[in-house]
Amino acid sequence: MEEVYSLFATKDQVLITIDPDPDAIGAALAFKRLLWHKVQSVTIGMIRPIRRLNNITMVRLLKLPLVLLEKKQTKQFDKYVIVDGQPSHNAFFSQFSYSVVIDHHPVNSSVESPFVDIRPEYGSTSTILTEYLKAAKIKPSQTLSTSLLYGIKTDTRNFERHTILDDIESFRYLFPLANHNVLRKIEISDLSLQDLKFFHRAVERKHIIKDRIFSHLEKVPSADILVVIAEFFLKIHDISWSIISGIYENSLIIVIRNDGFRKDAGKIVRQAFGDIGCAGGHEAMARAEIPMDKLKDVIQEPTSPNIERFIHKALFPFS
Ligand SMILES: [Mn+2]
Repeated sequence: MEEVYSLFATKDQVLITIDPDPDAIGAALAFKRLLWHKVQSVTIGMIRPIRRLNNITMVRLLKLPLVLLEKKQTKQFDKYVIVDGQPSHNAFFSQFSYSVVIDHHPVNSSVESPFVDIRPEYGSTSTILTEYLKAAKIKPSQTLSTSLLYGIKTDTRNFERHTILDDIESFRYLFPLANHNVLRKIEISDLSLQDLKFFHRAVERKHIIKDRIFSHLEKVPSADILVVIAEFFLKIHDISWSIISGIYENSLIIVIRNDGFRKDAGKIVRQAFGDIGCAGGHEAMARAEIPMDKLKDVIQEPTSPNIERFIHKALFPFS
């Protein structure tokens, strides 16, 4: 902390640049807190708008002070900081000369800065910044704790991937300080009002064969909505397979979820669609993408009922 503080002067106007995912946002807020009363101002600048609805919800509910940077940055700052990223990660970042770089991504090109702390073994940069706050003897506010906790949770996918003990220790420290009602609302906020009509369509057009539910949604605005609906239908207790399809950018997309017990969704989509499109996945989740002109080779008339029949027969030829 002494080394960090020695790089800043009280007259400094500081810019922290981030690619705004939850980990970067949490880490940037923590760094801003570290500099509180130490410098004249700290701006957290995003290099792109936030797209994920969960993250938009977080910024709105917690009233986070984030600023969208313009491609041609006119305002000059005295010092630049980057968290959860490195200058070489994109052209926007690389235009600045950074005093501080704190990150957990692997180092792929040398980083030149007076203060570099890159720990690729860490699950999140929010973990690293939680340790900085502890070192500075700063107890994070509820808003900051909630942001850091969400940063750790998203980057480690709730500790399902690259997690070390330090991530769990920071999580344990932040847990009683965070607002869990807000956190829950953030975590479930992945739908927009427009998505509801696809739920409506999916429910109307569903059909069930044994423990499998199928629904073909025709044209969809993104493949993500197919994933959300496939996961939603798997909530039905006696459904073991959820197979949701739609047409996106001139391809038929098929999203599959199952209960994960003695099933291999990845294998069956590769067998069913591997020769006409791109297909793959794991035991419990899989996906296939078939260009419409390839589809016309196997279905003469690609109407919705024909597409559904084709999907069912290709996936489950013996029933
Ligand atoms: Mn990260």
